[in-house]
Amino acid sequence: MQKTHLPRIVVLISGKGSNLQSFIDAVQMRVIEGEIVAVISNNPGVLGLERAEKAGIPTQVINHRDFADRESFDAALAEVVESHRPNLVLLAGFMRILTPAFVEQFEGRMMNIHPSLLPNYPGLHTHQRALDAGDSIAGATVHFVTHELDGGPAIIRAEVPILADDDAATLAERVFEQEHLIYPLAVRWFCQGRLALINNRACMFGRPLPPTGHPFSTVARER
Ligand code: NHR
Ligand code: GAR
Repeated sequence: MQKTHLPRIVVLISGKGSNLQSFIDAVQMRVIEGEIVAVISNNPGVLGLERAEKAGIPTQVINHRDFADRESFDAALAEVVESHRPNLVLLAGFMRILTPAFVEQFEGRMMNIHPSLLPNYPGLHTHQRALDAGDSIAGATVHFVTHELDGGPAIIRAEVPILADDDAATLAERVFEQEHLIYPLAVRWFCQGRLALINNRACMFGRPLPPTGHPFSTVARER
């Protein structure tokens, strides 16, 4: 196997790393034809770092608390990320808003998963906000990261029902299951060269995807 020619993937995390685990598993199963070359966390001691170490992936902590401001944290982060020569940078539960300079440096090769049906509920506490609004569906969206927070072109999204007795935790759990299916799929497409950001649109085989991204469903279509 020509390991050195696989797309190089850097994953940025802040916490438990369940999306990271879905990439690790997908690489192992050859669903993602790429190599995770580094996992970087802004928080020390998180479960995601343990998951990476267990998989033999080099880890690094760049603690934002050690920096005077966002610009200097992002500059240090960018230097470390770039040192790994990534073809793709994945935000996986990464909780620090990135400066325009950082975003620009990695534009077209950086994705995020956001736990809402974008453009609804950018930012934090998405599940509670969907519940408070009385929504009947929730979900998650994978998107390219651009200067607009959670506003970059959507790649793929999955919907889940909101049930009468849901709280933020039970809803999050249902959304997680979908996150772990759609994010590796988006990464697979990118590594295959099928998916790209072109003129600020997410494109498959050069053709723009729908504005809300590829609709993902695990429910078999009725005949
Ligand atoms: N950066 C840019 N420029 N664009 C995006 O689309 C980004 C981003 C950085 C992270 C993830 C995003 C999400 O999916 C993401 C997308 C953190 C916050 C936030 O408010 C908001 C959105 C996202 C991630 N963070 C606080 C901050 O001051 C800190 C919160 C905390 O530490 O718990 O950075 O939801
Ligand atoms: C996921 O639900 C992800 O969509 C969300 O945080 C969780 C991270 O879980 N991302 C954000 O809210 C980004 N602000 P993980 O660490 O187990 O992958």
